[in-house]
Amino acid sequence: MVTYDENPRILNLPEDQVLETEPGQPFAVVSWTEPTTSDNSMDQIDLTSTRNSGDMFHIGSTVVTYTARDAYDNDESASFLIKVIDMEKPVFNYFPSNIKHQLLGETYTDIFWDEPSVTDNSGDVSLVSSHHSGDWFAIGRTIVDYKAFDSSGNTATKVFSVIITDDDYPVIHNVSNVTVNTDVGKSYAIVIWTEPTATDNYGVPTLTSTHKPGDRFNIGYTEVEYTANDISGHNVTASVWIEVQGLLLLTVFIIAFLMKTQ
Ligand SMILES: [Ca+2]
Ligand SMILES: [Ca+2]
Ligand SMILES: [Ca+2]
Repeated sequence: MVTYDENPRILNLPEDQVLETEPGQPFAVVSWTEPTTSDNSMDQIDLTSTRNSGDMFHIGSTVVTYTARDAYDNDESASFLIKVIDMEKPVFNYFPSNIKHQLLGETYTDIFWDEPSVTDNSGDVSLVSSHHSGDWFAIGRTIVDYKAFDSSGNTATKVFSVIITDDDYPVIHNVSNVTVNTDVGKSYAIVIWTEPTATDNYGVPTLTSTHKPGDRFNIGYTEVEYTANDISGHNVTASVWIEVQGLLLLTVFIIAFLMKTQ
């Protein structure tokens, strides 16, 4: 005697599977061995499934369910899991080359480049960068860093350099010579003058000199040399000549001489 209301059974259900995507694709083709069935009846068992062996499975998890049904509409279901993971990094199809720019008659410059183009097998990619086209760059070498991410956390990084050089020399302004008389009763003069100034295309250059206002200068000519240095190591010099005239002293000598010879 047969009890017809017994549910069929599903045997040899595939194990859960974890697979990587096909190269360059957002899916994996997954195969498995079909489960088998048994039932108390000798009739044909109808076995259906939500997905078939050999199907494409996209990145993520998919539940595959098999249902066995006997001729008396008794059924039984069983499921397994297919997980497709994306281990492929995004790919840069275009990336900018290093950029060199020479500052000549410019105080600064904005640097422009074409954005990299990046793709990922998942079709989902985002790009972040340390700088943007059109940014201002300081003198020297700056590394511009691009990172591409897919939604599975795979990253690709690429860099290029922006190299800014300065070819402009600093300029020294307001250079004028000074003529003074000796201080009263002295053979020298304490000399005060307006110092030159220096400018550069980039930043404020340092300005040094061999003498300072308030220094003591003897009769005659003394060269005061000013040197301006810019941040790039270019330097220029300019001279302020200090002339100390010993007129008073000379006059005293002449008078003394005349009185002596009378
Ligand atoms: Ca049955
Ligand atoms: Ca990927
Ligand atoms: Ca300069």
